Amino acid sequence: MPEFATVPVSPLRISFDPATASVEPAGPVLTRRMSSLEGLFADQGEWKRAVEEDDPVVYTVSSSPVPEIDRELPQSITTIRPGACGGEFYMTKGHQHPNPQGEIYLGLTGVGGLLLFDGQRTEWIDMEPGVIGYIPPHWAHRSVNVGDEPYSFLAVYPGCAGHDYQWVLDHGMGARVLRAPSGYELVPYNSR
Ligand code: M6P
Ligand code: ZN
Repeated sequence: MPEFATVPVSPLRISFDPATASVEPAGPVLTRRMSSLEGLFADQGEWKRAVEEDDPVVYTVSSSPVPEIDRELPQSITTIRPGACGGEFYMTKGHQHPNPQGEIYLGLTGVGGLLLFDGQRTEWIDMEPGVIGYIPPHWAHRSVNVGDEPYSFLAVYPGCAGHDYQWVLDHGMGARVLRAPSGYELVPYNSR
Protein backbone atom coordinates (compact mmCIF):
# COMPACT_ATOMS: atom_id res chain seq x y z
CA MET A 1 0.00 0.00 0.00
CA PRO A 2 1.30 3.50 -0.78
CA GLU A 3 1.68 5.82 2.19
CA PHE A 4 -0.58 8.87 2.33
CA ALA A 5 -0.03 12.04 4.36
CA THR A 6 -3.64 11.78 5.54
CA VAL A 7 -6.65 9.71 4.60
CA PRO A 8 -6.86 9.72 0.77
CA VAL A 9 -9.78 11.36 -0.99
CA SER A 10 -12.10 9.12 -2.99
CA PRO A 11 -12.49 9.57 -6.76
CA LEU A 12 -14.93 12.39 -7.47
CA ARG A 13 -17.29 13.56 -10.19
CA ILE A 14 -17.71 17.31 -9.78
CA SER A 15 -20.21 19.53 -11.60
CA PHE A 16 -20.16 23.31 -11.97
CA ASP A 17 -23.22 25.57 -12.18
CA PRO A 18 -22.25 28.89 -13.80
CA ALA A 19 -25.55 30.49 -12.73
CA THR A 20 -24.64 30.16 -9.04
CA ALA A 21 -20.84 29.91 -9.47
CA SER A 22 -20.96 26.77 -7.32
CA VAL A 23 -19.56 23.26 -7.51
CA GLU A 24 -21.19 20.00 -6.40
CA PRO A 25 -20.02 18.33 -4.24
CA ALA A 26 -18.89 21.56 -2.61
CA GLY A 27 -15.83 22.34 -0.53
CA PRO A 28 -14.90 25.72 0.95
CA VAL A 29 -16.39 28.83 -0.68
CA LEU A 30 -14.53 32.11 -0.42
CA THR A 31 -16.17 35.46 -1.13
CA ARG A 32 -13.82 38.37 -1.69
CA ARG A 33 -15.36 41.80 -1.32
CA MET A 34 -13.68 45.07 -2.25
CA SER A 35 -12.52 45.54 1.36
CA SER A 36 -10.35 42.43 1.13
CA LEU A 37 -8.39 43.93 -1.80
CA GLU A 38 -6.73 46.70 0.20
CA GLY A 39 -3.59 48.14 -1.36
CA LEU A 40 -4.10 46.41 -4.71
CA PHE A 41 -5.99 48.90 -6.91
CA ALA A 42 -3.93 51.94 -7.97
CA ASP A 43 -6.71 54.42 -7.17
CA GLN A 44 -6.90 54.09 -3.38
CA GLY A 45 -9.48 56.90 -3.15
CA GLU A 46 -11.87 55.03 -5.46
CA TRP A 47 -11.19 51.79 -3.59
CA LYS A 48 -12.10 53.44 -0.24
CA ARG A 49 -15.22 55.04 -1.73
CA ALA A 50 -16.41 51.65 -3.05
CA VAL A 51 -15.75 49.96 0.30
CA GLU A 52 -17.68 52.63 2.18
CA GLU A 53 -20.55 52.70 -0.32
CA ASP A 54 -21.54 49.01 -0.47
CA ASP A 55 -18.33 46.97 -0.35
CA PRO A 56 -19.24 44.99 -3.50
CA VAL A 57 -18.36 41.35 -4.07
CA VAL A 58 -15.46 41.27 -6.55
CA TYR A 59 -15.06 37.50 -6.86
CA THR A 60 -15.90 34.13 -5.36
CA VAL A 61 -13.76 30.99 -5.18
CA SER A 62 -15.71 27.71 -5.02
CA SER A 63 -13.45 24.80 -4.19
CA SER A 64 -14.08 21.09 -4.54
CA PRO A 65 -13.73 18.97 -1.40
CA VAL A 66 -10.16 17.96 -2.38
CA PRO A 67 -7.95 19.39 0.39
CA GLU A 68 -4.85 21.56 -0.03
CA ILE A 69 -2.40 18.96 1.19
CA ASP A 70 0.70 17.29 -0.20
CA ARG A 71 0.08 14.87 -3.14
CA GLU A 72 -3.53 15.95 -3.66
CA LEU A 73 -4.57 18.04 -6.66
CA PRO A 74 -7.17 20.56 -5.45
CA GLN A 75 -9.41 22.44 -7.86
CA SER A 76 -11.38 25.64 -7.54
CA ILE A 77 -13.60 27.73 -9.74
CA THR A 78 -13.12 31.46 -9.47
CA THR A 79 -15.86 33.78 -10.74
CA ILE A 80 -14.92 37.45 -11.09
CA ARG A 81 -17.82 39.88 -11.39
CA PRO A 82 -17.70 42.49 -14.17
CA GLY A 83 -16.64 45.92 -13.01
CA ALA A 84 -13.78 48.32 -12.43
CA CYS A 85 -12.33 50.44 -9.62
CA GLY A 86 -10.86 53.74 -10.80
CA GLY A 87 -10.79 52.37 -14.37
CA GLU A 88 -8.89 49.24 -13.29
CA PHE A 89 -10.79 46.03 -14.05
CA TYR A 90 -11.98 43.78 -11.23
CA MET A 91 -9.31 41.21 -10.47
CA THR A 92 -8.14 38.62 -7.98
CA LYS A 93 -5.63 39.52 -5.28
CA GLY A 94 -2.93 37.52 -7.04
CA HIS A 95 -0.36 35.34 -5.34
CA GLN A 96 2.90 33.44 -5.55
CA HIS A 97 3.26 29.80 -4.54
CA PRO A 98 5.71 29.73 -1.61
CA ASN A 99 6.40 26.12 -2.57
CA PRO A 100 6.98 26.76 -6.29
CA GLN A 101 4.61 24.58 -8.31
CA GLY A 102 2.93 24.93 -11.71
CA GLU A 103 -0.81 25.46 -12.07
CA ILE A 104 -3.35 25.34 -14.90
CA TYR A 105 -6.40 27.52 -15.51
CA LEU A 106 -9.22 26.62 -17.91
CA GLY A 107 -11.57 29.38 -19.06
CA LEU A 108 -15.25 28.48 -18.45
CA THR A 109 -17.43 31.57 -18.96
CA GLY A 110 -16.90 35.18 -20.02
CA VAL A 111 -13.67 36.81 -21.07
CA GLY A 112 -10.70 37.64 -18.95
CA GLY A 113 -6.99 37.38 -18.73
CA LEU A 114 -4.19 35.83 -16.79
CA LEU A 115 -1.50 38.29 -15.72
CA LEU A 116 1.84 36.70 -14.81
CA PHE A 117 4.91 38.31 -13.25
CA ASP A 118 8.19 36.68 -12.25
CA GLY A 119 9.69 39.78 -10.66
CA GLN A 120 11.11 40.98 -13.98
CA ARG A 121 9.02 39.80 -16.90
CA THR A 122 5.29 40.37 -17.31
CA GLU A 123 3.11 38.12 -19.43
CA TRP A 124 -0.59 38.28 -20.34
CA ILE A 125 -2.73 35.38 -21.58
CA ASP A 126 -6.17 36.17 -23.04
CA MET A 127 -8.68 33.77 -21.52
CA GLU A 128 -12.05 32.64 -22.80
CA PRO A 129 -14.05 29.39 -22.57
CA GLY A 130 -11.90 26.48 -23.70
CA VAL A 131 -8.53 28.20 -23.27
CA ILE A 132 -5.93 26.69 -20.93
CA GLY A 133 -3.50 29.12 -19.32
CA TYR A 134 -0.35 27.55 -17.92
CA ILE A 135 1.34 29.13 -14.90
CA PRO A 136 4.95 27.96 -14.46
CA PRO A 137 6.48 27.71 -10.96
CA HIS A 138 7.90 31.04 -9.67
CA TRP A 139 5.41 33.20 -11.60
CA ALA A 140 2.99 35.28 -9.53
CA HIS A 141 -0.49 35.21 -11.09
CA ARG A 142 -3.62 37.32 -11.06
CA SER A 143 -6.86 36.94 -13.02
CA VAL A 144 -8.79 39.88 -14.47
CA ASN A 145 -12.32 40.16 -15.87
CA VAL A 146 -12.09 42.37 -18.97
CA GLY A 147 -15.66 41.73 -20.13
CA ASP A 148 -19.15 42.79 -19.11
CA GLU A 149 -20.35 39.44 -17.75
CA PRO A 150 -18.90 37.17 -15.04
CA TYR A 151 -15.57 35.60 -15.98
CA SER A 152 -15.05 32.16 -14.49
CA PHE A 153 -12.23 29.66 -14.75
CA LEU A 154 -11.19 26.34 -13.29
CA ALA A 155 -7.85 26.20 -11.48
CA VAL A 156 -5.97 22.97 -10.76
CA TYR A 157 -2.85 23.11 -8.61
CA PRO A 158 -0.72 20.90 -6.36
CA GLY A 159 -2.02 20.82 -2.81
CA CYS A 160 1.42 21.64 -1.41
CA ALA A 161 1.79 24.92 -3.38
CA GLY A 162 0.42 27.40 -0.82
CA HIS A 163 -0.57 31.05 -1.35
CA ASP A 164 1.75 34.02 -0.70
CA TYR A 165 -0.20 37.30 -1.00
CA GLN A 166 2.48 39.51 0.55
CA TRP A 167 4.77 38.92 -2.45
CA VAL A 168 2.31 40.76 -4.70
CA LEU A 169 1.99 43.65 -2.23
CA ASP A 170 5.79 43.89 -2.09
CA HIS A 171 6.61 43.42 -5.80
CA GLY A 172 3.45 44.35 -7.70
CA MET A 173 2.35 42.46 -10.80
CA GLY A 174 4.37 44.25 -13.50
CA ALA A 175 1.25 45.72 -15.13
CA ARG A 176 -2.24 47.00 -14.44
CA VAL A 177 -5.24 46.25 -16.63
CA LEU A 178 -7.35 49.30 -17.42
CA ARG A 179 -10.53 50.03 -19.33
CA ALA A 180 -9.73 51.42 -22.79
CA PRO A 181 -11.71 52.39 -25.90
CA SER A 182 -10.56 49.14 -27.51
CA GLY A 183 -11.61 47.10 -24.46
CA TYR A 184 -8.60 46.95 -22.18
CA GLU A 185 -4.98 48.03 -22.04
CA LEU A 186 -1.99 47.00 -19.95
CA VAL A 187 0.03 49.81 -18.41
CA PRO A 188 3.19 49.61 -16.30
CA TYR A 189 2.37 48.87 -12.66
CA ASN A 190 3.63 52.10 -11.14
CA SER A 191 2.51 54.48 -13.88
CA ARG A 192 -0.57 55.71 -12.04
C1 M6P B 1 -7.66 30.32 -8.54
C2 M6P B 1 -6.57 29.55 -7.85
C3 M6P B 1 -6.77 29.63 -6.34
C4 M6P B 1 -6.88 31.08 -5.93
C5 M6P B 1 -8.00 31.77 -6.69
C6 M6P B 1 -8.18 33.25 -6.37
O1 M6P B 1 -8.88 29.67 -8.33
O2 M6P B 1 -5.32 30.07 -8.21
O3 M6P B 1 -5.69 28.99 -5.71
O4 M6P B 1 -7.08 31.18 -4.53
O5 M6P B 1 -7.73 31.65 -8.08
O6 M6P B 1 -6.97 33.95 -6.49
P1 M6P B 1 -6.30 34.64 -5.22
O7 M6P B 1 -5.95 33.53 -4.26
O8 M6P B 1 -5.09 35.31 -5.77
O9 M6P B 1 -7.29 35.57 -4.63
ZN1 ZN C 1 -1.83 29.77 -7.75
